[in-house]
Amino acid sequence: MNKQFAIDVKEGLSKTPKSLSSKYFYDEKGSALFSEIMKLPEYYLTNAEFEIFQNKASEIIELLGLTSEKSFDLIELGAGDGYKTIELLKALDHCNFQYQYTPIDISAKALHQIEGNIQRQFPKKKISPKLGDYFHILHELKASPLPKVVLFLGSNIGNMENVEANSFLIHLSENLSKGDKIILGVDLKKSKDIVLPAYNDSQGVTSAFNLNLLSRINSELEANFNTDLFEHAPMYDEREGVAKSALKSIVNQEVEIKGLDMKVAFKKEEQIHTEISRKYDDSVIQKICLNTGLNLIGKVTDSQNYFADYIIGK
Ligand code: AVJ
Repeated sequence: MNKQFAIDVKEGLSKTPKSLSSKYFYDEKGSALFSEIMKLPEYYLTNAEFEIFQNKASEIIELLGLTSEKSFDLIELGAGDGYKTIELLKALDHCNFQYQYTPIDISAKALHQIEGNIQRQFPKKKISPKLGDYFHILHELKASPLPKVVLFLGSNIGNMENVEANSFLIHLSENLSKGDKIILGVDLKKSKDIVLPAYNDSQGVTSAFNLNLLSRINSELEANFNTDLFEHAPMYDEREGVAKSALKSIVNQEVEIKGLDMKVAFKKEEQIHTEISRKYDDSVIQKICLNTGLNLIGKVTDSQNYFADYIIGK
C-alpha cells in the first residue's frame, strides 16, 4: 500500500497535467476531515441519503423483493461510520427480516467504529465485519447459499470515471449470483449553485481535506510542500455533471520529495488534479450498467431530488 502510494505519487507528479488519486485522501487525518465534511450544511449528500433511508426504507425493501421468511446477507462496501446504514437496519428489523450484516472496509479503525455504533443501537445484533479488499471478500462470500444485497452508498462511485465505474460493476457482478441485488447511492445532476458549495464550504473543511494530501506526502515521503503556497480549487461542470477538485500553486515554486528522490517544479497557477465527484441521472446509470449482467430495478430519491438510491439486480 505504502509502496503503491510512492509509485502513484511519483507518476502523478511527473506527468502533465499533474494529478494525485483521491483514494489517498483517507489517512487518519483525512478520514477525520471527511467525517467533518459529512456534517457541513453545504454537504447535502449525507443528509439526503439519510432522509431516503429514514423515510423510504419500505420502498427500498419492496424493490429488493425481500420476504421476511427468508434470510439474506447484507454486505456493505466501505461502510464508514454506518450512520445511514443504521436507518436501513432499523427498518429491516421493524419488518422482522432475518439477515447477517457484513461491512467490508480496508480500514480496521472504520470497522471498529461501525461495530461500536451498531452495538450501541442494537445491543443484540451480531455483525460480521470483514477487513480487506472488496472483491477479495465478496469472492469468499460467494460460497454462501444466501441471497445477497450489496450496499455501495454515499456516491462513492462518483470518484470513478464512467469507464472505471463500468469495470467496477462488471467485477462486482462477477462476484454475485442470479437474484442478488445492489443498492447504489449516487448524487444526482443538479444546478451548480447547489453542487459547488458542497465542495467549497465556507468553513474551509474541504480545502483542508484536499490540502491534507500534500501533508501526507510530506510525512510519508519526506517532502517539503508548503501548504500555504497551494490553494483548494474546486469547479463544477454542469453540462457534464462532474465536480472536479484541484490544488493550485499560488507561486512559481519547486518542491523536493526526498523519499522519491525527485524535485517537482510548479508554475504559478498550475494545478494538481485531485478528485472527480461525478453526478448521475438515469442515462448515466444505464450506461455504467452496460454489459455488466446487471439490470435497473428502480430508484428511490429524497424529497428534494438531490440524491438517489438505485436498486440494481443480477
Ligand atoms: C466520499 C467520494 C462521496 O466526492 O462527494 C467530499 C468525497 N470530496 N468532499 C464526494 C468528498 C470532497 C465524497 N465521496
